[in-house]
Amino acid sequence: MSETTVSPVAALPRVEAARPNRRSIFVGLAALGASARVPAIAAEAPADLPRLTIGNTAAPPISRMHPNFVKDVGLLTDLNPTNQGGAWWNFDTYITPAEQFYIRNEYPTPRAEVDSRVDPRRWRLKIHGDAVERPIEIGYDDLLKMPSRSLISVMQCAGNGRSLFWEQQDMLASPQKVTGNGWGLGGVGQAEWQYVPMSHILGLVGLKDNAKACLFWSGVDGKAPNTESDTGRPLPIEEIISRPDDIGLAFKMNGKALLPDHGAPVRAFVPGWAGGASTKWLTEIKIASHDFWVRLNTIGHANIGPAYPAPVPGPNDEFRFVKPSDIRGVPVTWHVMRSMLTVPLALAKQPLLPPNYPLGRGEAPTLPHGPQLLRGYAWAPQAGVRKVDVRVNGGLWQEARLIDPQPNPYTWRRFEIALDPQPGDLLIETRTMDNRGQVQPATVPFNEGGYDFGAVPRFKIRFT
Ligand SMILES: Nc1nc2c(c(=O)[nH]1)N[C@H]1C(S)=C(S)[C@@H](COP(=O)(O)O)O[C@H]1N2
Ligand SMILES: [Mo]
Repeated sequence: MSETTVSPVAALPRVEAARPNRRSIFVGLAALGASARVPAIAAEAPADLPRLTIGNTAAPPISRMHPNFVKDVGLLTDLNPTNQGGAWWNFDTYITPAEQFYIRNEYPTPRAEVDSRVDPRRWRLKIHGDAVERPIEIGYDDLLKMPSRSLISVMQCAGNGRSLFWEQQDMLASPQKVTGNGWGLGGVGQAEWQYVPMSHILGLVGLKDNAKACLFWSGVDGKAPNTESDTGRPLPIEEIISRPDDIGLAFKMNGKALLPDHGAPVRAFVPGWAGGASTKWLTEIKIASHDFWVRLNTIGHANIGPAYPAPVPGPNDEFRFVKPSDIRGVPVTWHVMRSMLTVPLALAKQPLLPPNYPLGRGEAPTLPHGPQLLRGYAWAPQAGVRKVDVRVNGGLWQEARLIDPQPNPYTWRRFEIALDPQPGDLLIETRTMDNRGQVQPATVPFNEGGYDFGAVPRFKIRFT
C-alpha cells in the first residue's frame, strides 16, 4: 500500500453542498411511526420496536438503550441480543458516524465499570510467543506514547450480505442451507482509525525468523462479566510483514477514543480483511512458529462447502477452544468486492426479519416516480474500486458517477446514477469493477455460514 497516512478531517471529501438532496425525494412509509420516541428501556428485543425510518433524517432520532451494548443503538437494526446492524438505506456520509456503525459481538460488550481489564487505567497487553526475541507487556499510556498513524478504512463483517444468499440464491434448505445473522447489507461501515502500526510493535519485540503466525486475542469478552473469553483471530505472519504500517493496534475511531462497543480501549486493526480479524478488547498478541486455530477461523468465519477444501493443520499447531475436527473450511480473509444502493432490500425469504426493519416481509421500498438520483457505495479493498455499473430490469450496464476519490484501496466510494422512472416496479443491480478489472459475479458458491456474498445485489424498488 503506498498511501497509508491520511490526515484526519481535511481529507474527507465534502460533496454534499452542490447536489440536490436525495433525502428530499424519499418518503417514509405510512406505517413507519417515524416520530415515535422509545423510552430508554433495557429490554431485550422488545416485540413492539418502532420500525426504522427510510431516509427520513429529519425525523426525531429514535433512542434505544440495550443492556448488552453501551452506545444508543436506536439507529441500528436489532438483529439479535449481541448484534446490531447498520441501516444502510440511511447511509449518506463518507465516514459512518458512530451511532450508525454496526456492532458485531459474540457476547455483551464488556464495560470498564464492571470489568477493570477494559479500563484504560488497568488495561494490559501481553505480547509474547516463541517467535519474538523480547516479550513485553504494555499499558494504555505506553501505547499512547508510541508513534501512530491514521487510515480511513471500511470495517465489515464477513457475514454482511448473507441475506442475499437467501433472497437471490434460495439457500434456505439442506444441502445448501445458509445460517447466521440476517445483516441485509448493514454489516459494514467506514471510519478513520488511529493506530500504532505493527511495524513499531514488531521492532519492539524483535521478530524471529521462525515466525509463522500472529494471534490477536481478547481475554475479556465472555458469556458473563469478568470471565475468560474465547475470542480472537490469527493472521499468517506474512500478511503483517507485507503491510506492517497498515495493520496495527487501534485506539481511536473518527478522532475519538474507541467506544466500548467497538473494542475500547484497544482493538486490532486489519484493514481489508473481514472484521473478525480486528479483535476488540485486545489483551494478548502471540507470535509463534506454528499456526493457531480458534473459533473465528474454524466453526465461524470459514467458508464451508464443496467449493472450499479444508486446510490441514500442522503437527505443532495451537488450538484454543476448538479441536482439529472443527477445521472444515477455508478461513475468510480479504473482503470480496461489493456494492449497494442506499435503499432497503425487499426481504421475502430470510428466516428472521429484524423487528425494527423498515419493511414488512416481501415488501419493496417505495419512491415517487420521475427524475431523481439514486446513490450507493462500492468497495474492493484488495485492489481499489475502478468503476461502478448499474443496470435496470436486466438492460445495459451504465456507468455510475463516482463521488469520492480513493485515498487508499481500503476505502469505499459513493456513487450515484440519474433515473427517470415511470410508476411501476424496477429491479436495479449494481456492480463494482476493481483496479484489476475484475467485476462482481452473478452468483457465489454455497458456504454454510453465508460469508463473502460478493455477487451483484438486486434491489427491487416500487415507483409510485
Ligand atoms: N473480542 C472480540 N473482537 C471482535 C468480535 C467479538 O465478538 N469479540 N467480533 C469481530 C467481528 S466478527 C467483527 S465483524 C468486528 C466488528 O467490529 P465492530 O463491532 O466494531 O463493528 O469485530 C470483531 N472483533
Ligand atoms: Mo464479523
